[in-house]
Amino acid sequence: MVQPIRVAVTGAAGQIGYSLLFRIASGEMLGPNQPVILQLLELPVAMNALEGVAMELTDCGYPLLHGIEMADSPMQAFENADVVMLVGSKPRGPGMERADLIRENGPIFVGQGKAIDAVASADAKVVVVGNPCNTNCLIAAAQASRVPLANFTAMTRLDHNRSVGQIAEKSNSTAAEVRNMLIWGNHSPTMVPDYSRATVGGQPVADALPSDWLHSEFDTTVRTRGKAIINARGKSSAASAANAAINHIHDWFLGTGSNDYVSMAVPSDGSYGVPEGLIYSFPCRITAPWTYEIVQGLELNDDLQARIQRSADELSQERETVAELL
Ligand code: NAX
Repeated sequence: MVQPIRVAVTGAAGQIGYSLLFRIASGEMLGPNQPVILQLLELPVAMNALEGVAMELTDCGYPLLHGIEMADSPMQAFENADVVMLVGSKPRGPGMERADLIRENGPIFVGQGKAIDAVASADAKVVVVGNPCNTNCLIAAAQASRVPLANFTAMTRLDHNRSVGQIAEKSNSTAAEVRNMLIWGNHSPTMVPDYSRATVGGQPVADALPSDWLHSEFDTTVRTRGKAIINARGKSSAASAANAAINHIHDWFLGTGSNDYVSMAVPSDGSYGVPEGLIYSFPCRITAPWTYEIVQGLELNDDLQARIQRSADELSQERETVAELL
C-alpha cells in the first residue's frame, strides 16, 4: 500500500484552486498510483466557499483522494504536509505598483514560511504561485531553518508553457514537438524567454521560425501574456496557471522526461552570475524524485547575458524592498 502524500494548498477556494484541486485528486500531479490527502487553507471569510469545493471533490469519487482537511490557519493546514502549494495572496489592485504588491503580500509569506518550518514535513517541497512569486518565495524560505532552502521554489512554468504554445502554434506543430524552451529570471516582464537551444520537430527553433518574429512578437507575447488574458477574460489566468503548477510538481517528483531541462525558479547558487539566494528561474534537470540540478555551462550570447542580469537586478531590488521581512 503506497502511503498518501499530503498536499497543502493555500487560496484553495480561489480561481486557480478550483482548477488545481481536482487535477491533484485525480492523480495528474503525482501519478496514477499515488494517493493524496488534500490540506486546504483559506481566509476565514472564504471557508464557506471552500466547504462547497470540498463537497464537489467528494462528489467526484476519486479513488486516489484519501482525505480532505480544511483550515483557516497555516499552522493547522500545513501539519505534516509533504508538498505545500502557496497560491493564495492578495491580487494587485487598481493603481498599485509592483513594490506596493510586494509590501502588501510579504507578511502573508512570513507567517506561512514560519508555519511550514514549524509543522510541515522536515523535507516538505514548496512551490509559490501567488504573486510576486519569486520574492514571496524568498520571504517564505527566509523563515525556514528546519526545511532545506533548496525545497523552496517559485513557478515560472506558466511562462515556459506559454512560450512552448507560441512556438507550436507558429510552426503548425504540437506542443509535444517543442523541446528545451527556457525561461530565465523573475516572473515579471523582465523574464527572459530563451529559445536559443529549443527545437521544434528536431529542428532548431531559430532555423524553423522567422528571426524578426522570434525577436519581437514572440518575446513580447510571452512576457505580456498575463495582461492579455486579463484584458480578454476580465480575470487573470487560472486554468493555465493551475496546469503549470501541476507540471512543476509533477516534473519535480517524476522527472523532466524528454526535455533536457524545465524552467523552475529556485534559490540561486551563483550560477550564471545570478546573486546567491535570489529565487531565480533557471534550467533545472530532474533525474531523481524531489531533486533538481541547475544545468551548467549553457552558452549565452551578449544579449541574453544582459537580459539575465537585468532580471537578476530587478530581483535584487525586490529583495531590498522586503529586507525587513528576511
Ligand atoms: P483568487 O483571488 O481567485 O484566489 C485567491 C484566494 O486566495 C482567495 O480565495 C483568497 O481568499 C485566498 N487568500 C488570500 N490571502 C490568503 C491567505 N493569507 N491565506 C490563505 N488564502 C488566502 O486568485 P487566483 O486567480 O486564484 O490567483 C492566486 C495568485 O496566483 C495571485 O497572487 C495571482 O497573482 C497568482 N498568479 C500567479 C501566476 C504565476 O505564473 N506565478 C499566474 C497566475 C496568477 O496570476
